[in-house]
Amino acid sequence: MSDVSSSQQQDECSNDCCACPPKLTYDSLCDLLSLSSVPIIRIKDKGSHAGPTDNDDMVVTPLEFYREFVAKSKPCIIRGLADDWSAITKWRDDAYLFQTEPQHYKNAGSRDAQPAAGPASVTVSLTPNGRADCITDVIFLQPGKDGSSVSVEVDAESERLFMAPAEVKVPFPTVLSLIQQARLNAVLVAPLSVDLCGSAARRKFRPRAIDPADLTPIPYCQTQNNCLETEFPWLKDDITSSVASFGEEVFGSPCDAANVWIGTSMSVTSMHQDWYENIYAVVRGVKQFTLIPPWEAPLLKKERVRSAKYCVKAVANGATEFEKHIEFEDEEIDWIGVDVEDSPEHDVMLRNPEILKTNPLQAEVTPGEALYLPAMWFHRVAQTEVPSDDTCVVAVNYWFDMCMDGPLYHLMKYVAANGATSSENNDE
Ligand SMILES: O=C(O)CCC(=O)C(=O)O
Repeated sequence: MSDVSSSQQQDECSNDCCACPPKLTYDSLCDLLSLSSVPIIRIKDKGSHAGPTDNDDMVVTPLEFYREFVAKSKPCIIRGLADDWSAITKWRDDAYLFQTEPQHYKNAGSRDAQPAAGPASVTVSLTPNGRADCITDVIFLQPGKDGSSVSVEVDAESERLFMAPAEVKVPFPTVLSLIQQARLNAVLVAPLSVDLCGSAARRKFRPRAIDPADLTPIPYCQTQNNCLETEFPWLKDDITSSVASFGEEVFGSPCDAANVWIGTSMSVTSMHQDWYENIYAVVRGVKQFTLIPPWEAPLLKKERVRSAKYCVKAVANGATEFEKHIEFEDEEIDWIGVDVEDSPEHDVMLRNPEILKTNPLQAEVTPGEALYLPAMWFHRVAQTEVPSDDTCVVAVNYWFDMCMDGPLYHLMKYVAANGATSSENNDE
């Protein structure tokens, strides 16, 4: 009875009147939760042997960490967990890190193992624009009557595609050469132009003859298949188990995967979410994370696009060039197509104005620090070399299984299943 009368009262009541609580809109919910002020707190593990903490550091046990950050799905930067890794000094030496000197060649899983057969091979992702796994404007050029390409301005047709990188396996020292070549030659091209010359079929087009300098592959070691174990085992000599052990205590089971990231400021990882708890330790350079909480997912509209990948071929002197085609995958994918860092006037931004209502957090993570990135938080990751050391940025991250029976997980699964398409698609 009382339920009925209170709901009747609400129906009759405008929010300007009397003592009724204001109607809860999504915006007012965000205000209530003060999302913009969720802090990124620097903490120090009580068990760590790292140096003195700053005054504003909290010192926590794994249990306190769980209560304060994991249970509340709150990111933070952890100090002191990884700053005793010898990697932080050793991996700043390119000859040592990239095994460019024969005494560093080890395939047997340890730098001390003998004999050395040669440097191990590792997987490198290559893109022409530093944007792997990212929605990209691809311009197709129609073939002219004489078979030549028609210029972009005249008869271009374009499509937004989810572009996956080309992947090659190369001896590890080659990664250093690829970085050096890219640094000399790379010109970031956007949109990327590819033409249909020589083929009427979309799936078999050829690219416009682009100046190869425009297409110097930008390398990024970013294979997320537990590559610390499977491809870079010798690197474990220089890192302790501190981060992995801390995570194991906090999350209750060993990490699912430990991944090595070796990239440059030419590469940016586009906004996405992972269904893992993540502790991301920076070893060299600086990583800039832009973080958006999972409960703001409705503001991050995804586009459904076709998926394709870049292809490369080996050329003289161990160099690599992009092939004259891209390869379509037989699938469509839902992905966030707008970059929070773009200007509000950018046309993709104008089509997705809701993103401007999000409350992104910025986290700058420096060597020896580790970001706790709670499961399902959206993240975009940029990186910068430090001025005195401009080769690359290196990090190791650990993924732990997330809790799959909490309310946030179920809510986010629902949102992912029902709110994943763009407003354009929803209108259809
Ligand atoms: O470092 C990066 O570029 C991306 C990292 C990332 O997406 C992750 O750890 O889940």
